[in-house]
Amino acid sequence: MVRGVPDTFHLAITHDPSVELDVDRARDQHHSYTERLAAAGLTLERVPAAPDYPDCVFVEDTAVILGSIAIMTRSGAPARRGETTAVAARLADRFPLVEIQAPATIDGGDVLIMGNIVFVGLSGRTNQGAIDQMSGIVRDQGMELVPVPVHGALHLKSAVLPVGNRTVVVTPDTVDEGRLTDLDIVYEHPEERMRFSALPLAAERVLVTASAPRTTEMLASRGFEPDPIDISEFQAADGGLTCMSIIFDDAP
Ligand code: CIR
Repeated sequence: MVRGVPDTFHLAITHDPSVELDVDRARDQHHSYTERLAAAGLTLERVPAAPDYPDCVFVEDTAVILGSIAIMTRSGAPARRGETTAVAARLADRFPLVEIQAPATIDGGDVLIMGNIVFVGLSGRTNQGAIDQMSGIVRDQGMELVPVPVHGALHLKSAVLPVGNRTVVVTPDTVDEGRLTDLDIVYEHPEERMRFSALPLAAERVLVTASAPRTTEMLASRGFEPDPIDISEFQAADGGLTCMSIIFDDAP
């Protein structure tokens, strides 16, 4: 599931207020992104952009598919909360929906699912109340939740990127690696700090940001098949490769 780039994308939330975002370039980059997903064999479900929500292209933050259900988030960015409505309407055809309740807040970018373990970032967007609610939901799905405090990054998946079934690329000094149970860690190259992002597509194939060639080389030397793509406009808006889609098996 992907969502379009609205005309208002230049008003998206950025940690650096001096950043200027180019809507046309973002649309071109988004087109390339969706083409790569389609080329990987995914069927695209497109939710139209909503001009009232400049950040709506970052659809991952609105919902988490977990086992047999969809969890609708309550964003830690109040201006983004209404983004869930259109996404929930589409997911409701396929999954029972569970809503995170106030005052808890959580963004999908803080949820990293690796096998049976659900790592949830405790970040500026996701609070302890959400971890508490998620714990019960995760347990009901027969899975285990591990909270991971995040420092100096927007979301857990800004700093801990899945590149394979059990391998992650980690930005140094953002999380306590001791929490990343049973995962193989590759560190982001120090000269590319917060520039690497990834989206695993199939087996060893992984979409990676073109802005981190040295980290990409490290992955290639470990047997991964990285496929670089330029998403500079989305990175300027503090987004990465996971943020712009929700990937799931269609329910029968
Ligand atoms: C925000 O600040 O909410 C957006 N500009 C970026 C969201 C990125 N989402 C993600 O990493 N999952």
